[in-house]
Amino acid sequence: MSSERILPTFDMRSIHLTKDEGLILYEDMLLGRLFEDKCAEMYYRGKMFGFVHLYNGQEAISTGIIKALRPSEDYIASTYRDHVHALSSGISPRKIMAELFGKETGCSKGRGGSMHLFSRKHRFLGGYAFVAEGIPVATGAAFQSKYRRQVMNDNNSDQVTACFFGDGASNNGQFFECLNMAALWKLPIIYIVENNKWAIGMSHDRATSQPEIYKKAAVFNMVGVEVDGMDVLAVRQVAKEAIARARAGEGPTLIEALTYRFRGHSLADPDELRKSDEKKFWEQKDPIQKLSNYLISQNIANQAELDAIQKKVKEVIDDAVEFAEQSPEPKANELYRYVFVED
Ligand SMILES: Cc1ncc(C[n+]2csc(CCOP(=O)(O)OP(=O)(O)O)c2C)c(N)n1
Ligand SMILES: [Mg+2]
Repeated sequence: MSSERILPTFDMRSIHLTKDEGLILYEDMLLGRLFEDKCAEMYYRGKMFGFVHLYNGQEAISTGIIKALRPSEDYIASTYRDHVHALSSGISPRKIMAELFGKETGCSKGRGGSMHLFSRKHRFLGGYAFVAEGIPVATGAAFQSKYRRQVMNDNNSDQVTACFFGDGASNNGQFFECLNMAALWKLPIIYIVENNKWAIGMSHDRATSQPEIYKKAAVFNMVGVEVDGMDVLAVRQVAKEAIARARAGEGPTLIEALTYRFRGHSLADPDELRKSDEKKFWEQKDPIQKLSNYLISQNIANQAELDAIQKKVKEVIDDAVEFAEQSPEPKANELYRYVFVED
């Protein structure tokens, strides 16, 4: 058995969760999981092209952070593993699936594909193919919120930016430069490292002199926290604290969420490098199972209610596939359209 980093314990007694809140979290995570499973099916059927990176196993992070933000007001920056962040942000499954199919009705008009989901309306600043590329963009978004408020005296400009990236990205120079500036200027941003232990086939522990990423916040005078990324309630709790800190003008937070991806790096990855005992260790920590056990054991919801949500989610995904199938391709003579913004 490979030695696994002990996940920080989270005191469930500190949680106050209404039925509505619990079911929203459950539905969002389940939508993420089943959407990704459908993507795998569609990819192998030849409906999608290029690299497709799935998020299975990491759902508690997307849901726990994004559902604690103000929808379509706060900013979100993702990575190439972006489908589920986009779903949690409220972009319709139809538009995401259509984008993955390369169709004109996709959220990036079919020009982006899996790694380049975007929605201005949802303040979803994008998927990014380059590792760590979203970090400076997100830092810029947080800067403009602060600038509008402090220099232009716009008191409504209290938006928070959530910036997601991986353990591998945290060894990139942009991480260090941006954290320095964000702390210096007390920007309203939360940096979320989804530490899934691997960067393609490179083990995080092999590539990183200090594998406990949250500790790097301290050198910038920034708050750094580690959280069990397989527990949506724990993630939601640290997200709420970080968001409140950012909105109050008290500056950024670095959240390291310990997690695992249940599939290979991309759908082209045979996933032969990770040991089966490591995979089993993490599969037992399935975040969706964990939340459903909690909801039932606390009498917040019953199995029939959860089953009804699953049925609804499956219908939504089937409808998204149908929509993507029926949608038109972009016109060849409009290849260069949308390179620059149109009024
Ligand atoms: C700047 C840059 N270098 C290398 C790559 C190739 N690459 C794609 S994904 C990846 C691993 C990144 O791992 P991590 O940040 O941990 O994210 P995860 O895939 O685990 O979500 C690498 C090296 C890239 N896309 N961009
Ligand atoms: Mg990783």
